[in-house]
Amino acid sequence: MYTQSFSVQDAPGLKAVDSAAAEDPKLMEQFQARIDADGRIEPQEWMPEAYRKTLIRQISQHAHSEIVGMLPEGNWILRAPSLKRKCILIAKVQDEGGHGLYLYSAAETLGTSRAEMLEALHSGKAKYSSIFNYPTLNWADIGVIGWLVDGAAIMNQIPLCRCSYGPYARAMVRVCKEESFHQRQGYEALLTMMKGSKEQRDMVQDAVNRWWWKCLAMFGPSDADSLHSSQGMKWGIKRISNDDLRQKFIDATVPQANVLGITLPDPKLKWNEARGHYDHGEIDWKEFWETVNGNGPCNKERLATRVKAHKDGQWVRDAAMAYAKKQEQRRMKEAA
Ligand code: FAQ
Repeated sequence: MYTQSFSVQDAPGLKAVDSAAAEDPKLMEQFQARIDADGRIEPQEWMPEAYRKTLIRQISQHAHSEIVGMLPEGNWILRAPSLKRKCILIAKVQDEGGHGLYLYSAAETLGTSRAEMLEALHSGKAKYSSIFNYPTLNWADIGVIGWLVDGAAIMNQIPLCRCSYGPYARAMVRVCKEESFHQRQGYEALLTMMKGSKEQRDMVQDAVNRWWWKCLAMFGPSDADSLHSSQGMKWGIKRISNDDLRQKFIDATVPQANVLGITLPDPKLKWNEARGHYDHGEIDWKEFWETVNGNGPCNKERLATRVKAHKDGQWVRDAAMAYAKKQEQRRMKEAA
């Protein structure tokens, strides 16, 4: 699996991290003091090797999630119910591709290459969000992905705008702005369906029933079982814990579900006056880990589609490289 121990080589041309310096307690102390004072770390600056690897792990997983996340929605572009919905969906899927590109670029500043990251994804070594391994059975699923999946993604990503690593934090500001449009278009599509026929309302309820628990699992394992949380918080990568973000998401979503007129599929969901939060039931963690480890309903299909798309796009990359080379040769000739 793609973990802290994943060996990341420095790309040629990038300043290698001095492993002796990486262990220098004085540098470590200065680094931590900078983070504690809410400072940003930039690519050219010294950072502990483990911080760099943690960021590569998280940012590349995030980038993979964006581009794999294009697939379930992409499947519905040809089946969107109107021209308006088709245009919105095309723009959304394109935005997700753009998010992947910002994130791969942010990860590249840490000394890995896009080719290495994609190889890790395509060979099944790298993780991406569990949520994209479930099928989209009908049009209401697309609305629910916007409302709940993008909604959960925003909840998780807003604190990342304050991440200690500058390029990741800056990429997140733009991503969050776009995700907020995605969330609203999904909610609006569902509101429209809820004003329609009984069949349409049933479709929305059915889609919510199937996606609710999977969305709650997007925030990762419970704090007690989260491997990377405490170090991630110390380094200012994570600002809010998995469970606290999940709770914030539930608290924000229940009133939206009420406005929509659907029921969330959790009999234990109940406002707790003393806590000032909704109490809720337990996620099926066994099912979550099965999916994370490659055995969810659509893992194999998603990966195969992604690998095929990459292979089919080889001629585009070749053409772009040939064009760049030609331009470079022309510039050299003119400069000579
Ligand atoms: N799925 O110790 P923790 C989106 C893994 S973007 C799969 O808690 P950490 C936009 C975790 O990687 C959605 N794996 O880990 C969109 C680790 O494995 P490792 C993606 C998961 O990093 C919308 C292990 O479990 N967002 O949806 C999941 O501190 C619509 C232990 O977990 C991001 O990636 C999971 N749900 O916290 C696109 C946001 N949860 O590496 C298209 C950035 C945990 O040891 C359409 N990432 N794991 O092998 C994060 O905030 C964090 O990485 C967490 C996990 C919160 C996901």
